[in-house]
Amino acid sequence: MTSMDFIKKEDQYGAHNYHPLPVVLDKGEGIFVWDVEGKKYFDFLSAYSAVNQGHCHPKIVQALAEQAKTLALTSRAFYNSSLGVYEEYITRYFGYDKVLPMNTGAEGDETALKLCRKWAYTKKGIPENQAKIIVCEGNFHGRTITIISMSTDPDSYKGFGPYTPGFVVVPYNDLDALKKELEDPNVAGFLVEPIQGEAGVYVPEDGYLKKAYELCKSKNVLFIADEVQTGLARTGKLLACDHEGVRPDVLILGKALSGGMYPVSAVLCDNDIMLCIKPGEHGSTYGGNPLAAKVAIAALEVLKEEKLAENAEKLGKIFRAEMQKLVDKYEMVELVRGKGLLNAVVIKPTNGLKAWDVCLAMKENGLIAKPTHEHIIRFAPPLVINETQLMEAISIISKTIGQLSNK
Ligand code: IF1
Repeated sequence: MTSMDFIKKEDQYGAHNYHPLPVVLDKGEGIFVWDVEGKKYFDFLSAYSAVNQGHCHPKIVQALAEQAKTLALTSRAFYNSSLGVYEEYITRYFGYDKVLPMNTGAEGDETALKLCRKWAYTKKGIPENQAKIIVCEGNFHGRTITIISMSTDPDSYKGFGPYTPGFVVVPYNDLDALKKELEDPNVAGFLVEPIQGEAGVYVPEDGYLKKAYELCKSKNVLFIADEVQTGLARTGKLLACDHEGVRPDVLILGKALSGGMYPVSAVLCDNDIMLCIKPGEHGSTYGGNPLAAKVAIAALEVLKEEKLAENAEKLGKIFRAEMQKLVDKYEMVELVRGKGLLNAVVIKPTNGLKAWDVCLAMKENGLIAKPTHEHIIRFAPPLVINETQLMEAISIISKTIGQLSNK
């Protein structure tokens, strides 16, 4: 079967809830993927930062394979010999009392929302059903009904009402707006992405996270960091909050927590918050299963053993410096922004060509990435990329822009 055959099959039998780039991936290894015709590409999306450790990392594959042959799923109706070991490992790794294990990022966010509300009623003393959670314009936290109820993007929420109440929206990177909303005594939490990924890799001004955290603490409001996309070394530190020395009251992880091998998410916080949820009040069939536990341990070990945060910090600076040369040279390249190896380039429509056309042309030249919104291309390779490979990828981006600019 050819790529077109696979595309037609997905079109006929699959929901049309995505508009993928027309490439059919068949194999992945490290920073590279191959399509069904055997063409090789640099992967510059990393499954939206789920493959930070590189495709099919041998250590993570081995952990998956060994556990899969031993015990995959028990449910939480019983204890198992992997979960406690993982819980000890990840809570010590990030410095929290406890973890609540889930599967997807959205489940992680939903879990954090439930913890925040429960803490509001049982610890802060907010009247039942009156808790409010502040979120930011441009947020992306997943696709469930409650999460899209917080969204300001019509593509995320339109047509899916009625919506879950209890959310207040403030502009991102606006401390005055946050301070004003924090005056409401019924505010229980502030949920924020340290860098807004989907919105277009919006990096807030230096000090924003620290000051936001301090404002929340001054009003006994939980600072909840969604590090599903920015965490796990992606921005050049273990967590994006580490750039400002902020320790979130509630930390949400996902995606690269399994290195792209298996859906694993986690919510970490200390006992005074975590123990507000009692036995039988929350969970999921697969949450904390032995396979997820062993895969997550391996994925976290890889981050440290291979110094992926340091690599992201170093190569991210090179990437942005090289992209800035394109900004200076081509009208089509408006700006570059990001932190570590989470970067975005804003494309100025030229010759009738948009970010999508740039991605199509880069694909022809051997690099795959995808626009977020109409004019922004996110560039997020696996963090195992080395400098030589990065320069080769940059030459593909540069060549492509040159080709399109001279049309
Ligand atoms: C899609 C976007 C990125 C996330 C943050 C929670 C979640 C995500 C900060 C939910 C998920 C994914 C979802 C995926 C594409 C991708 C995405 F374009 F949708 F917005 F990365 F920016 N918090 N992001 O980024 O995690 O439930 O998906 O495991 O829905 O197309 P999930």
